[in-house]
Amino acid sequence: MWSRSKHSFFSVILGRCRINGKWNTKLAIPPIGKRHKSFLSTDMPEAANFPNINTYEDLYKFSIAHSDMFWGELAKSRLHWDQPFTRVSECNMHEGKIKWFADGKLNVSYNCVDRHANETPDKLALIWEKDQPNEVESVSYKELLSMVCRIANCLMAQGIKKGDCVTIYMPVSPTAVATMLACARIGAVHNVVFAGFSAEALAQRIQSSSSKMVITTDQGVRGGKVIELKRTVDDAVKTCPSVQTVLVSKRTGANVPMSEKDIDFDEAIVNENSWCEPVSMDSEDWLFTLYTSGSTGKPKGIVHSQAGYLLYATVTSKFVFDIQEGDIFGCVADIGWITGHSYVVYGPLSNGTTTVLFESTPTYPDPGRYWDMVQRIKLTQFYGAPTAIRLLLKHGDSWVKKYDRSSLRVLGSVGEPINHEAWEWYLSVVGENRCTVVDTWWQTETGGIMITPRPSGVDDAIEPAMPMRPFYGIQPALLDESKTEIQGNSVSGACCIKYPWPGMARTILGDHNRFIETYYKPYPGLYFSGDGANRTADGNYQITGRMDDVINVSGHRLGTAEVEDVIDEHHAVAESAVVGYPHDIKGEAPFAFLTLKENQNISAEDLEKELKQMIKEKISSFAIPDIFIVTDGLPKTRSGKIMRRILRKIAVEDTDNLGDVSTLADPSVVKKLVASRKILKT
Ligand code: 7RM
Repeated sequence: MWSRSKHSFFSVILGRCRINGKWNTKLAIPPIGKRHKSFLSTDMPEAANFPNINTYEDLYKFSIAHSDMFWGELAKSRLHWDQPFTRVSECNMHEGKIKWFADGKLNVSYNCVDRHANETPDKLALIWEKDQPNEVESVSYKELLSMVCRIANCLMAQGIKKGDCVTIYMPVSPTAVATMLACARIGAVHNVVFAGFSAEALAQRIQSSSSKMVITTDQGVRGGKVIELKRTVDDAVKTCPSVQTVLVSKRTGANVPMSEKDIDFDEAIVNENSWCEPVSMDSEDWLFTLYTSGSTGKPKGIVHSQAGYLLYATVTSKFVFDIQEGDIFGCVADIGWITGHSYVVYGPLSNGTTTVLFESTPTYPDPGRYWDMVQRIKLTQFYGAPTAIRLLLKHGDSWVKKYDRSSLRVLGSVGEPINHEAWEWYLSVVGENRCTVVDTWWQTETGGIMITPRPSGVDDAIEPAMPMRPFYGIQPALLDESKTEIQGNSVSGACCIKYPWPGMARTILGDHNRFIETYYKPYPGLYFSGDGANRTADGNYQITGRMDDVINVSGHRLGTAEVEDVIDEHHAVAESAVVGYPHDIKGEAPFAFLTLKENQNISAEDLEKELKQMIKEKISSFAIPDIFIVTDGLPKTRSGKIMRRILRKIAVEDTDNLGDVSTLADPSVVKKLVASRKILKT
């Protein structure tokens, strides 16, 4: 039987329980970290410039009602401007025309590096946790400045000018971070491609961004395995006529063949001058493009601006994670994702924080890796993905408890809905019921965190497994099928944002029409995220997943994530993914794929019986999947998102038509799933 006792155990610890399948949150006792105390006067002195602000609630309301004054004040005090702005926001969401601080000028690399190198030259900017544990390298702000300048001079020497696009295909490393900042210093637009994508995927992103230059390393190392990055670049650039130069830095020192276009990056930068004047950029000049998948096969090059993006990354980092002087901020995302851009690089550095660059994987050399790093480096914040948390949960508590985590104050989660079991484990096992756990909802397109339990009032409880509250200046709206805003609580709909915010994307590279069609046409005048959300009885937001993950079973609207959440609570289950598939009678029926924890001896029959019972009890019998498939692995993107699009096709046996599976972390899981589906049929 699934463990009821475990459930009541948590209920005691957290003082909450489930009634009629819904979490009763009224009783929740807030897990408050050591800090997150009253911040208004100390952490946000700007609040003194706004009238009648005494509480978090006052400040949030002010930020909505007087958005320009709020952001204008923060932009002045939190960023260094070469030329002050006089105008704050000028946006037309119907046309996807977005401008913030348009007549101001600044330089992003100056803000992230120089101002701290001047004030605290020896403070560590970067701590590089290399793939092999104990191989740590640190870079001070002063050293980072000289690296950035040398690289900037090298790029200019190679003909890169303001507005040119540079593709970066490198492992997480100080050189990669300094290269991003060097682009920002001279006004080049960077396009970081995750150094795990195939040659074809890389070529597509180089071509679509018309990059003049590609920067890579000889090889990469991840989880003890060598990755042939230079070879992949060689394959990719064959079909990329726009590329004039390939800069190759050493990671392993392997002997890789060099052709005419290739230049030894390390050698080139040693010979460059260690000072490069930062270029004053217009606020609305482009800082970077980053490709993200859409509903079609063609990835979208999301474009972010200079000032608005930087301000939003700066302010969200500071207040969501309660960054304080002396903190060591650990976001384990790769720089190839937006989380790496905003919370490994730009946000922490703009705040003058020490940021950790994590090159490895959660289980290398063993499942204690993260916590070993926390103990050694004394991280104060840890920001990771639910997929990794679930994976580690599966390996058991001892890997966590072996290490001292007392330095940690805030634990963040991002990328997917976090299920209750994983959230509880994160709080109680990793965070020893002492840390603040923040489930943060946002997107590549939003530039930074949008919905998050913190910042908020001192005594405000954090509800399990939901991002809860909009950040300052963010006003979510839920829309129904007739495109009308749904008022009140205990409702669900399409998750939109009502007003512009500084970090929002400016366009899709080369396709402004698609930008408008995707984000601004579906609900005119609003930004549409593509996700569905619930607003609970208490007015808190809970993301249900992509809108296409909402299914309709016999007229009941059901988020597949709701079913997954129940399945994941079964003691034998490691992970699950539920999709809808067409059903003659019900319209749609849920179809469940799941993986088991190690060493489970439960028969498939018993497991199914128990799961059905749980779903019936916790949601309703209409939510019981018609089919359960137990498998070794689920198809996931390299950033850990389960690709339900593929599972949907497997469910309906449309397997000749699976689309591009090359972006999967492990494409071989697909074959196994297709086979399991076939067996089921016969
Ligand atoms: C930061 C990032 C965006 C999509 C988004 C959601 C999902 C992200 C959460 C989440 C539920 C969360 N950017 N998502 N965070 N769903 N709770 N806390 O992930 O562009 O790569 O993905 O990810 O569906 O639309 S992203």
